[in-house]
Amino acid sequence: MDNAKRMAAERAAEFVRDGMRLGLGTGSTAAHFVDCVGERVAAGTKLICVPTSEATRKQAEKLGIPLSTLDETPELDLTVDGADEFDQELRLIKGGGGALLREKIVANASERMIVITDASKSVARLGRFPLPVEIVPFGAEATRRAITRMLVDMDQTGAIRLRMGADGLVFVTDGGHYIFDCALGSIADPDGLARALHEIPGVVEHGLFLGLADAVIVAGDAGIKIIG
Ligand code: ABF
Repeated sequence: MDNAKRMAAERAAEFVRDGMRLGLGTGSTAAHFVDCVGERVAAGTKLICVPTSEATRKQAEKLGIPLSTLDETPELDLTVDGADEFDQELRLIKGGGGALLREKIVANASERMIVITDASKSVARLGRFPLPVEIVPFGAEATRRAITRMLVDMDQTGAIRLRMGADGLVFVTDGGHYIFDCALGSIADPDGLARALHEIPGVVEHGLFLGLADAVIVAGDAGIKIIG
């Protein structure tokens, strides 16, 4: 599996051109891409990169990758990032790594977004992976109940769990928020669900990435496939 992730990352690195402004994704697959970018920088390629998480920022710093922020570089040429699930219409579920808010902001600020992943993430319909929903800590239980009511109205039932960290405490995102993982099983109307989530006070963002990915690079036993 890790070899597949590395293969997908190396294929994405072929799209990197001298002088590009890059968004650097988060997760184990994206970490391979950051390694590839580090190799390109070491070989003299001039790049400016915006990380999507503190973890990616630390990795990039160690590799000597020139970093910027979205405030300094609000328009990016290309973002390369992982995903937890993708369908054939290039719709994604992301956020298993807890970085969905910055990932979505960076992807939206990019001319192109390329997703790097492996065949195990491919689904006919989104929802097998629990949908992450990022919320402000204030009134979390009230927000959870509001999300539950909305899901019942959309005939989308499933457990909503507050994400816990490895330390046994509530997981807190780089932005200081909490995450609910919604085990929906299958999402009938991703666009409708995305809209309904944004109408709930307290919801900051969610892991449905719709209309953001321009291509998905899928590595599997049969090699590399590019969708889109
Ligand atoms: C990140 O990549 C997250 O949004 C997503 O959860 C993760 C996938 O991780 P991995 O590449 O380790 O499977 O963008």
